[in-house]
Amino acid sequence: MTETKPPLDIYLCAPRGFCAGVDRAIQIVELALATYGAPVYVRHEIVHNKFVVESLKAKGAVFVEELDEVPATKQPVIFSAHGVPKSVPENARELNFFYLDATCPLVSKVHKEAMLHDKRGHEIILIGHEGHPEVIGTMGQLEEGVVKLIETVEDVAAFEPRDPNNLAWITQTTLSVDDTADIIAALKDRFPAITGPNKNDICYATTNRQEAVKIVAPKADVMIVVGAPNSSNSKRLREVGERAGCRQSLLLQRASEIDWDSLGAISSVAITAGASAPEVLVEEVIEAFRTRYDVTLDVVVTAKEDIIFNIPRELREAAIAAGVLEEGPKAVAVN
Ligand code: 2E4
Ligand code: SF4
Repeated sequence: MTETKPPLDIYLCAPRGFCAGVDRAIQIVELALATYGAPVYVRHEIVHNKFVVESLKAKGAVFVEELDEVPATKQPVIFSAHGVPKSVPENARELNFFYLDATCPLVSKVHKEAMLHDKRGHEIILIGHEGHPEVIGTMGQLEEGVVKLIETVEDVAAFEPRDPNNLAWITQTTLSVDDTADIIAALKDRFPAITGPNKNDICYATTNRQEAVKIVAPKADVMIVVGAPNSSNSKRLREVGERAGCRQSLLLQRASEIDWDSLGAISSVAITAGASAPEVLVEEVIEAFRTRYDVTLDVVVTAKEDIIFNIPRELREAAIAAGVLEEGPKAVAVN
């Protein structure tokens, strides 16, 4: 007798998963390995995903947290997509390392904003999460203590400016769009002369993935975000799912983490993935549902993304010279 599976609607968010900055960062590590051979050293997880890190380790990448863990070498040292304080490239030069910077260009843009505000004499407020590597990197563009961190609306009320008429704000790229809007409103309310970007520094990928969850989550009994527990943008997606009214909103690294018993009786699931989560892990989750349910898959497209970032010129030229990259307007890696 064939067992009949219960029906299940899966709503798959689009866009989800890898963004242009993550694509570029992984490409930099892979291309560096192909061009210069193993090992290449990577400071911090290139992106916050164990699966990505393990697959690059298998190809010869060596991950460290700080440069003092790297032996004297001519091999490349790569900085992660989250960005680094100015002291890191300075230190790399002192140690005679050949380094490649995989900082997302949209994080570098925030670094530049910070430096420009400082040049203009503004006191700078960064809206972000304490201890996150991007926040450490952005604050580290200027001398210690120059950039002030604000995490909540309450922090705005408690903030004591040097001069309330000479303030500027910037943000982390992966924040909650809604929470950040509240913090910015509180800043503008308390300091009407404050200056900052038009809207915020939250990137297009973060914004689009949150928007998709807002639209899709209310249709589903459960929201599943594929992503790592240390991934800021993934954690925000889980929160957005919860706030959108999903009975359960879960952040999972992969299918083996699904607790089938606690899902209860469900007829629909919404699935998305953080910007650092590879699509194979989303496919794995969908397959796990297929083994237990009669799945109807509905891809819900809420935005189109076609942004691509170039890899650093130095690497691109070396890769072309080594014959591992084809020359052209859009260089393509040769397998
Ligand atoms: C750099 C900037 O910042 P988050 O913890 O979300 O990083 P993750 O590695 O999960 O995602 C990629 C990324 C990298 C996002 N923004
Ligand atoms: Fe860049 Fe945004 Fe991707 Fe972060 S989430 S790497 S800022 S594009």
